[in-house]
Amino acid sequence: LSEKKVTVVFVLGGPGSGKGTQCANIVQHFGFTHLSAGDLLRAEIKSGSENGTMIQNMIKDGKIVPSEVTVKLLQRAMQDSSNDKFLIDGFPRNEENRAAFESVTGIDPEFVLFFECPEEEMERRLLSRNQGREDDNIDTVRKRFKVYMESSLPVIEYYIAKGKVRKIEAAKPVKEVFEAVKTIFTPLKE
Ligand code: UP5
Ligand code: MG
Repeated sequence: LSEKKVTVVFVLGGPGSGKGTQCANIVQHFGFTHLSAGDLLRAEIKSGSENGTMIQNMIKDGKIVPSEVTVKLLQRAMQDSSNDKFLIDGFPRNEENRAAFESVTGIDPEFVLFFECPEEEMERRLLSRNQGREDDNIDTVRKRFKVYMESSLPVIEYYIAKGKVRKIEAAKPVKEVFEAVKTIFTPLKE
């Protein structure tokens, strides 16, 4: 990875704020590769890896999986890709994640795309998603919100202080949110 110069955008925001939905649109229009940390962890569970049970239990409890596991999955996905532009969705979720990614990969994100959304709206979306995610039940959703407030928001504050956060109002229809996203990515094309 060190010989390859890569562009990384971290896509952050609360559970159900629309990170995955908007990343799919960004991939279509701007040629990024989408790496959802949550999707990589869920694939790891399915693959029957030795960490699978631990990961599954942590996700069910809304807890943050140890950085070494997640960073390894992200790093492998970037190495295996022929692309050099990545959206890293749902990571880093705490200070430990942030520091581990930086020290292991040496990558500093280009910017952080931050989806801001009221909790009531996120809760509504998660509880009506119906895609069989084991963490989309009211008990786990509450735990996810608590972990987000306590551990993930400080990471966003860290990047705000560095002038790297591009904030999007995410409680609007998908198309309107994407219009705002576009204005941020369009200058990168030049
Ligand atoms: N929807 C989307 N946009 C909408 C809009 N504008 N208007 C109306 N509806 C909209 O969207 C959620 C739902 O809302 C969908 O039904 C969508 O159609 C609708 P989605 O785009 O999926 O939102 P997203 O922000 O991606 O929500 P997600 O649930 O994936 O967010 P989380 O951050 O909670 O989930 P993630 O998969 O990243 O992580 C899950 C768990 O994995 C974590 O809780 C944690 O336990 C673990 N994890 C780690 O430990 N470490 C990591 O680094 C990452 C994850
Ligand atoms: Mg998602």
